[in-house]
Amino acid sequence: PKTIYLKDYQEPAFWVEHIDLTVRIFETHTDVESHLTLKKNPNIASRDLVLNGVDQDIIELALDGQPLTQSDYRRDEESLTLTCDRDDARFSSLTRIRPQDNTSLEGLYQSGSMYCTQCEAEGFRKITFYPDRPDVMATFTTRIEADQTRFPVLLANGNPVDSGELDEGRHFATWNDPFPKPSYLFAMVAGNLSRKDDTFTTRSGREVALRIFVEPQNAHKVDFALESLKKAMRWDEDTYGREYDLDLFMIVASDYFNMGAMENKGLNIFNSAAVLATPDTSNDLRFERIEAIVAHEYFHNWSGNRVTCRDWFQLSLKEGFTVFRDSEFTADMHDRAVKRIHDVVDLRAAQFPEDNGPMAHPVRPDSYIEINNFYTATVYEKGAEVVRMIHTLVGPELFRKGSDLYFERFDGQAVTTDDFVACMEEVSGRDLTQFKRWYTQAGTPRVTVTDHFDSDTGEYRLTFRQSCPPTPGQREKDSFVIPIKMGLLDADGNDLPIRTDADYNPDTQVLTLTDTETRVVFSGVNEKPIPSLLRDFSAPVRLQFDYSDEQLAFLAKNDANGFNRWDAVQQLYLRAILGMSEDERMGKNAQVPSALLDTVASIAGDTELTPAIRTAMLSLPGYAILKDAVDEIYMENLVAARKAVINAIATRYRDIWRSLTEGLAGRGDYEFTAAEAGRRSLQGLALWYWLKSGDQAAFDFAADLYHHAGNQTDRGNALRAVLAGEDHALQDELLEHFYERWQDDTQMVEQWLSMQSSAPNIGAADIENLMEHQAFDIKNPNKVRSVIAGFAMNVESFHDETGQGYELVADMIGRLNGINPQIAARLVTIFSDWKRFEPKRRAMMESTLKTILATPNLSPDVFEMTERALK
Ligand code: B3K
Ligand code: ZN
Repeated sequence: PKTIYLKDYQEPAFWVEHIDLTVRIFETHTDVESHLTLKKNPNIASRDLVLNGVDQDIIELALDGQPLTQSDYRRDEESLTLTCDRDDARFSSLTRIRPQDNTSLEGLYQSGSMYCTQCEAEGFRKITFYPDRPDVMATFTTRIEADQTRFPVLLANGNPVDSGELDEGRHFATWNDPFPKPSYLFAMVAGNLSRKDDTFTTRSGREVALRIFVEPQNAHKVDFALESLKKAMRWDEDTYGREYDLDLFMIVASDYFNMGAMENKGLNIFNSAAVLATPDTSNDLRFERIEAIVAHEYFHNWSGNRVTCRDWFQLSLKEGFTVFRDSEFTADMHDRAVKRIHDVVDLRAAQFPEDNGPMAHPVRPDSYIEINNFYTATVYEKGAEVVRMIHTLVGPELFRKGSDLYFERFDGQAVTTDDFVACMEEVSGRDLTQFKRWYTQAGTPRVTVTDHFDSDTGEYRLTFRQSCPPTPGQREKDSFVIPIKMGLLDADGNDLPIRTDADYNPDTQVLTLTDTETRVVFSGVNEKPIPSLLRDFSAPVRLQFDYSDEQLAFLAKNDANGFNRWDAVQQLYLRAILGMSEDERMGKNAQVPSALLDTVASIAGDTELTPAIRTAMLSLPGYAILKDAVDEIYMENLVAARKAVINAIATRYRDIWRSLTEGLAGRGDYEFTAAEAGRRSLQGLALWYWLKSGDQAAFDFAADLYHHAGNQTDRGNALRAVLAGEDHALQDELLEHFYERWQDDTQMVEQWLSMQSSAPNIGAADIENLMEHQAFDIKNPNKVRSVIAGFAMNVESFHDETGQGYELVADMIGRLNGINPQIAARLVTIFSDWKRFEPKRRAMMESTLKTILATPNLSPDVFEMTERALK
């Protein structure tokens, strides 16, 4: 496979101004006719017209009406190249594809009863010959022809311009998209779909028609997404001054989909799981996720579509920015501190480990083999953190000015992350040259902080030292610009006024580090304060300050910053678990620290905290975070230590858990609000602890809640708690009941599968059984994710000492390699921390990776990931 480098970027020799596309769907094949209006790029001397195309049978090619024969062009695996002597030319092609056999779910493919597309990143080349690269932006006219009975609905980007009947029970529809766009934003759908309509009036008074299309059985599941869409449209007007541009905005739900959703111009296509919701079949987390994804894809209309990426190395230009936008949207809609906590948990659980191993890469990578492998936590989530830091450094007003400038200056263009940063520099007058290292250097910086207090002079001194561990291809790192939002707490827990001559902004309480070592002296301090550092997680770094347990408990109680209160408790848990794990390994008697237990009790009983914050504060760090925090991973000891902490918390406070569970029972109908979702989450967690304490009454309560729940959040909480306990008869009874009741609902079946694959005590053999179940379908990514990814995240089971978990997943990767390489390659990442395990598992995981690498006909996707993992 070929490696692509950023440094080799070159503009194409020809632009495409317009494409006229006709897609004729037949039973056994689909014919695609395309006409490209080409224009020579005067910046490039070459006359090579490079057209990407794969998995198509060529029927006819022509240049300016002259048929082309094989001697007229050069062909390689992914493209054909011909010489074009005219500056204005017309290239035509007629090719044949077979969407019904396309299991990669990229290009045009069949999903259940419908046909749909997924073109990002390089799927358009599976539909027709085209310069399939994001800097080529053209207007599209798309005509679809298909059988009228089987495919009554025919959709493409833009506006409907024509439709009508054809012979033999066929019909057609023609769509025109007036906004120039790259091919990755092309979409079309053909199906028998039911539709729900709404409208949105933009603030300039234009009426936009909104339509959601789903398969008929899902017609009752679209209201929430439609409401979310309208909220997102309003928010983008209010927050960024961005209005929607077409007269029509459509969403289509597809059961077979490789990721969450896709922002195709005017025609978003969604994974059914990321759009369909009812209270009875979706839990609160799912509601929040759907609202965020609907918003994310909608926001792309500006950050991604109107202004797009010059090349795929710039992916974070649209993804990092858009994740930042959707995250702020959720914060505004619900609870800001809770949203920040959830984002940081995800970052620490997924991005930090990525940055801490063989898969580490910069937010703007320098090279790739398969671009689909770079839709990563680093590009998305760390990319969003980088945008957030710019927001923090320049402040909200200037950030808005910068984004206005960016959208105005680059509208209709394909640009780079440098262009984005340049706008922020221009409006703020701030030099962000050093800051841009966040885009080019991989790895999570460490910031170590020490303090010193001089009571004679009233001076308090903090010394910050930053460093960044080596990552693949980058040994040495230059220092980063790190915004540290902070405060100093006095003995009563109040923030002291801050006086310092360091680079400290009193309005935002942000101290900016630029050097490897920064000393900051605070004056007029009468007593030694406790520093509260990195409030709101103002930079994606690992900050280390030597707090005592008591100080952490103090911060957990008193910090004015909600995020840091939560983080103080997390540090207590982390320390306790890691300390106990180490003691265990050394054969010492491991004890749960009392500062931790006291803190838990005080949080559980603190009714001044919202239930949602209490849930977050009472939730232990998961294994992804624990594994990432140690030099060498000893699974048995980590598992034992985490369980011991849970057991101590569960049994010691059994009465608290019981009264919380009972006291938080719901009244009235389900409402998806921050307050109600918070209440349900705390009840779910309390029930889980109560059940862990072994109290029979808890099992009875859970069974009762399961059977009488009026919504899927409560029902799922009850079932998950039961699955975490030891009553196997009850587990079987409820699981059987669930399937019987909900087997016809795809979203519920997916949850049924993933609750089992992520349940404690599930083994590789149980997973094999689940894969034999009629509900499983290896060609459906949601099912694969529910069963296999669920199991792989189920650390206790996956890392079972026999190595059976590894074998099972490797086997699955081998099978998926030929079916859906993108999904197969994702699964490889599960093994990427193999080097950090103790010798026994390290050896087993390494040999598993080598087995994968030896798979015959290995796809470039899986090859690249496996090879990187082994490095
Ligand atoms: N842009 C798409 C992701 C495409 C992934 C291609 N492998 C969804 C999103 O980030 O909004
Ligand atoms: Zn996105």
